[in-house]
Amino acid sequence: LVTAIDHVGIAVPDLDEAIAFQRDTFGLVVAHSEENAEQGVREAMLRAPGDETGATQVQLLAPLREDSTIAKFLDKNGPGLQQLAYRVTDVEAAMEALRAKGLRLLYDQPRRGTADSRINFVHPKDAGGVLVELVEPAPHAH
Ligand code: MC0
Repeated sequence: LVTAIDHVGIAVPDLDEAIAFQRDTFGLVVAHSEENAEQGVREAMLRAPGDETGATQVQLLAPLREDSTIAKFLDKNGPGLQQLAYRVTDVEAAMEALRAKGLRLLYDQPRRGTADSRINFVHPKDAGGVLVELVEPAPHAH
């Protein structure tokens, strides 16, 4: 089902400050950044330098709107780990397999994720208290 740990997502109040912290403290570099209006986020994907492809990335997620899921998470918990994302080759097949095990998926159909990936989420209450994202990368991505 899962081919890799795609990324871990950290909720942050200020994207630029968080990028600078990760760069100056740990040497991580921005591989990609974008706004995703549907998800209500400004986000950046960071990687370790020298690691060109395929490796697990760190995703920084800042809220675009006060009513977004990241704004709600920050209000409730403060900054910190928000999600664990597993890479899959076929997100619909993964959704079906997990539904068959009785897990709740948040969306009926996959939605658009980072860099035109196709994504869905498992409810954290059905995954050991962890918000698990399923990511099918866009065909050109890896
Ligand atoms: C909430 N809970 C979590 C959690 N968020 N547990 C672990 N990790 C999280 N991130 C727990 C709360 O503590 C609470 O437990 C219960 O779930 C209900 O929480 P709530 O505060 O009432 O929040 P809800 O239910 O309104 O929303 C939670 C839900 C939401 C997971 C449904 O955050 C959501 O739809 N997330 C999926 C979309 C998302 O996260 N988008 C931003 C990233 P207690 O025990 O207190 O009842 S965008 C992204 O990731 C894209 C761009 C990408 O990577 O491609």
